[in-house]
Amino acid sequence: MNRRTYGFMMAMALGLSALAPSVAMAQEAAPAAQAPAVPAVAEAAPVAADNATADNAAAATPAPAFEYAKPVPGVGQPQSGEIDFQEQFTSTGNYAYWMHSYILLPVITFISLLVLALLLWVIVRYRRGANPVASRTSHNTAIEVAWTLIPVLILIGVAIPSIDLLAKQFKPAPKDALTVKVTGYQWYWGYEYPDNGIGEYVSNMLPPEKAIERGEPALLAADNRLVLPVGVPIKLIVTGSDVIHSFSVPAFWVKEDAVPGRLNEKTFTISKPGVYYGQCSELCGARHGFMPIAVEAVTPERFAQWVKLQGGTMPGETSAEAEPAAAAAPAAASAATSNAAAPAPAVATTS
Ligand SMILES: [Cu+2]
Repeated sequence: MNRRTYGFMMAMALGLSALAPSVAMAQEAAPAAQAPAVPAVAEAAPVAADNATADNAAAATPAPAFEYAKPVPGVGQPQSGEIDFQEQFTSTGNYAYWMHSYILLPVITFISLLVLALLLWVIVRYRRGANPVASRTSHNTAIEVAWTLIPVLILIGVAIPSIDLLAKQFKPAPKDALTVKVTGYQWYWGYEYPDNGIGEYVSNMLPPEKAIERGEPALLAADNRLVLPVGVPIKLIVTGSDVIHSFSVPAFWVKEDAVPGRLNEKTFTISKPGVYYGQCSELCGARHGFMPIAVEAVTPERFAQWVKLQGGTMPGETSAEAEPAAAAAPAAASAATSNAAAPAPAVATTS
């Protein structure tokens, strides 16, 4: 091997070896930045949870002093051997589930069986042995009208409830809806309550042993749950901070992409208190499968209690720090933005 060939081979080898780690690093770049956060929170989680029932309300972290409910087996979570959808706990979920069970599934089954039967009939009845002289018929008005009209009628029958469902799913949230901002991160969720002046808190997966210990499904339990009131329209604002995630809770018929730089909106009303689990549903990196969603649906009274424990206010209430002159709604708004725009009051008084 002459020197030039050797040099070329070395350059290739170096190039390849340089390329391999750079690909690996591209995958790991983001995690490296976030890596300390995950173990740190995982360590902190048991503490927060253990304190949940204790008299540790003074803790600065927004998690403790609120006892989470125990999940009911088979509700709001997948079951082994299950092939159907989960039981639904929102009106759009019930509607969609009804449409699936009583319109789409019967239509699909009927058409599949009909086509299968027709194929079998043609294969048997019109095989060469049984039918040596093929018919030369090329038009039959009655059949042509029928096979055009029947599919059109079926499609109209599917389209009417389908468009109705779509309209219901995309109906803008009413004025009294509770706004919650959900942010997907690699690899955890952030929840923020701008209406209540509660800044973003982070929700990480519980270690599987810890989840099982607490009677929760492994890989679905989270240290801090997303607490939502039942019977109140919820306006979910969903976004991503690094890559595309997807916020999905099957029992609510909710699946909304969390796209960086975009705010997606989803409105729903939960019908029953309980614990409902979901997962990130967009391949978002190495720990995509380990960023569960745990929703704690509570009565409005308990929700107000939780808000108070987080140091927030309910709409209509004035927070302790807010100026007495400030109206309720602006108070909530200023509380929500006070973190971002701390010098705002100073500017307001000087102008
Ligand atoms: Cu994700």
